Amino acid sequence: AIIFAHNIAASPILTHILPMKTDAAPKPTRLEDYTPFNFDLSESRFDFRLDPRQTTVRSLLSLTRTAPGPLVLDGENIDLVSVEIDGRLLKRTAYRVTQTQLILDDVPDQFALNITTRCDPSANTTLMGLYVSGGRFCTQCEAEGFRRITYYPDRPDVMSEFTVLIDADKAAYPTLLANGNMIEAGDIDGGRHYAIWHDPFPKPCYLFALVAGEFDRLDDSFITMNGRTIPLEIYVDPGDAPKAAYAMDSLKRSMAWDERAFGREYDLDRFMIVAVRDFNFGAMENKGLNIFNSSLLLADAQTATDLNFERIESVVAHEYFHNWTGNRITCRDWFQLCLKEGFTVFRDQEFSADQRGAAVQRIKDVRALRARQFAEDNGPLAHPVRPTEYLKIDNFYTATIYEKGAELIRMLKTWLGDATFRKGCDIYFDRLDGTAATVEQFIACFEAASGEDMHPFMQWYHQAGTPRLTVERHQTPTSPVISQVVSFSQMTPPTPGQADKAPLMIPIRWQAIGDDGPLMDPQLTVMTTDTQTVSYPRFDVPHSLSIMQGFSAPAILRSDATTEDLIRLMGQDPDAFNRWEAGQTLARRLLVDCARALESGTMPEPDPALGAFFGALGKTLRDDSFDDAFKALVLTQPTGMEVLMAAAPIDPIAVSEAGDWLARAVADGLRNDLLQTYAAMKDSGPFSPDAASAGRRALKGRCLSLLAARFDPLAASLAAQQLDDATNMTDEIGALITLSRLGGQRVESSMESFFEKWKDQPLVLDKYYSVQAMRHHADGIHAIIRLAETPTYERSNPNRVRALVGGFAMGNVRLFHRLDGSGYRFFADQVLDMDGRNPSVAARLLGAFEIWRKLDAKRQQLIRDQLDRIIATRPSKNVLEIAQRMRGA
Ligand code: 0A1
Ligand code: ZN
Repeated sequence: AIIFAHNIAASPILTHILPMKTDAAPKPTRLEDYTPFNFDLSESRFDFRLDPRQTTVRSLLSLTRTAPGPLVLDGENIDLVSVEIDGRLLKRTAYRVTQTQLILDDVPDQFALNITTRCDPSANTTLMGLYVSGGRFCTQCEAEGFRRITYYPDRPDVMSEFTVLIDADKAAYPTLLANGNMIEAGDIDGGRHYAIWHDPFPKPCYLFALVAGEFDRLDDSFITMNGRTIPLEIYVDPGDAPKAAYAMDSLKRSMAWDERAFGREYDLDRFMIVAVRDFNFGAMENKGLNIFNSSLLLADAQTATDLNFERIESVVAHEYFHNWTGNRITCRDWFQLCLKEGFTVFRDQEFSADQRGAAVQRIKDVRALRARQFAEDNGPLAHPVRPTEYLKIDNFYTATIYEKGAELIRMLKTWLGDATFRKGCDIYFDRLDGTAATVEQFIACFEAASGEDMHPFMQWYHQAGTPRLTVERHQTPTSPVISQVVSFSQMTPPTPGQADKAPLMIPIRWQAIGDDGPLMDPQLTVMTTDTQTVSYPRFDVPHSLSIMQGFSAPAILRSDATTEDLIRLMGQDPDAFNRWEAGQTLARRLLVDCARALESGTMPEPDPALGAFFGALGKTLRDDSFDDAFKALVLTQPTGMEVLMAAAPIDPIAVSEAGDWLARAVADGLRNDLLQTYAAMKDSGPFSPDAASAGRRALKGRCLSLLAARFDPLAASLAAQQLDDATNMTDEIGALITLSRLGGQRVESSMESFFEKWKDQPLVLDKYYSVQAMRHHADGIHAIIRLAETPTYERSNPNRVRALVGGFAMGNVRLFHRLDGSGYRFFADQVLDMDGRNPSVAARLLGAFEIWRKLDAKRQQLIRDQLDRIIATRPSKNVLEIAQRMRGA
């Protein structure tokens, strides 16, 4: 066993920290400045003496020099107690301490370094490093949280074998967890106990985790492809264990899938997940000890919606898949973040597609990509999938790095084909296992697998912005021998700091479709230049082109398809994604026209396309060959964000009203179908979270909400009935939202009863706050301010704040965008309030302003004023970076 020193002397804390120039503009970190660390750190041992107010951490690092220079360790917000080299206490003059570093100028080439530090987890509101959530200790180290625990080379390319001793009060913290395998545990004097954990896989410190507290545990196990039995443990708040059942089931399915789809087996002897309520993001892939925001782990029929179940399944998979794409192979530096994130998102999307249906999954993923990533890529925060500089890396956990990063992997697969793609992955896992890698090394594996020159593909990693792909069909003379011609041209608009764009390699999957179905096999055209022309055989029947099937590239398509083409594709396209997309394209055109008309104060002319559009929607709704989830998506409009982007600059309220107008028109056109479908979906039997059952509920919910959009006389009673009868949260909250849209007497009392019923369930209370945040309160912003003052509103809990403030900014168009500026002001106040506690969450919230350039001039001015006000308060580096980039300063 490893023996740790337990005699940490109560020596005075050294506070002689060098002053920091506070007025200097913060210096960005640049990719081009990358240099390897100048020491090898084969083993790291840590001894944690846990105390909520004063935790002592003693580290023992074995260092071997690999290049000249001082030893520089990172550290923030910690008190240094002592430094020893090979057991000898160093004099205070032997090292320098700044706000962010511990520097030892003169050290041997090989030595053991002991550092003792102290920190105050109970005062840590940033939720980075070691903190206390609900009386339990937990950690969050990605990206740069470990430096808030102890002085250490806090960079992903320093990989070390960790041994961790935790010593804590036994009664208050009966469970003590860290990465890897537990090798020893026992009692110590004074009512304390300890556990020693060892992780045999060298890892960077961002994958370190420690958890201590009182938990309930859900147990299960998984037998790997090589017959190893892995105990699986999920740790939750006392009483919550039954709510972890779906996560456990998702975990086992993920483990089996990764073996099947990628040949990846789990490596440690046990796998643990812990749920915590105060968490900055969604979840974290710490080696062998994933930590989850409880909102992405806990679910049962009564308290969680189908969307919650769906997200739990995909996030559990995501974090588990990181064990290979992220942990076994990690990133050389944080610029390579997409190497683990893009690839892992791609893997979780493929898993979900396999579990829930490929077409429906693809549609949902693309909807999310368009709403979030396209907004980012076409706004002031646009950045490449592999950025070249940052102020705070936490600001780069973005839709671009995650979701666009995943699209790049998908394009690789489309381009190379399934077998070659898999071969490239195998080469990657084999060649780079145990290393901290770069995007170039990743791509080289696919070069090795395919023999292709992958150089042109790299442009996708360097260049920000969404390419526009224009498609034109050319008239050709009527001769049976001459083929028809279609031309593609691409253009990427400038983004901040990148004025000139080069052509990208764009895989375009396409097919000609007639009235009885496809007229040819799907084609794959890989575009590498600005324009490209291809020909196809002449068909002497009316036909349309289905372009970018399966959404084969993250591009904005500008097609010359007519309404007739789109209606044909809605009925005949064998590619389910494009069948859905045809309806979306039509709806987008109608919405943009309507929004513009409303903005200029006119009512939209009745569009001649509407009749055919309703006809096609109705046909889909009545067709039993489609699953319910697909039908629900066909009945879902493009997001307001998509319309805003297509119509910008525009009054956002006109966009929202256009949405109401189209929903009303569709509901008028399809009233009987909607009522019948609603009735048919109503009795879905006992709750099951599976995809088919969720699809029924989704379709039922769509029908109800469309009926409510036309203020159908039946809508209110159906919703009220549904609320009373609901046996699951999907139906319950769906009915509540519908009632809140309809307005009237019943709303306040329904809200009140919902609150009373659920006020002891934090995750449901979050839902309550977000529904309230999105309502059209008669007294405007005052209602939102009152909500923020209710006793159950917890301003230091990120989930609660995201529910109210995020829900308000992203989901309450009418109040947020009020022309008196009250919505923007309230929002900026909340961001600043959060910034005082938790800069990383504050900066992410502030992202809601990224659309400001797409708005009308008056609102642009109002938001500009708020951004300037935020900058003038000298906020955190996180908020400053986002506000300045947004402002375009
Ligand atoms: N690697 C995690 C994302 C993550 C990043 C930072 C966090 O804390 C500030 C938490 C999670 C993932 O992709 O799931
Ligand atoms: Zn991830």
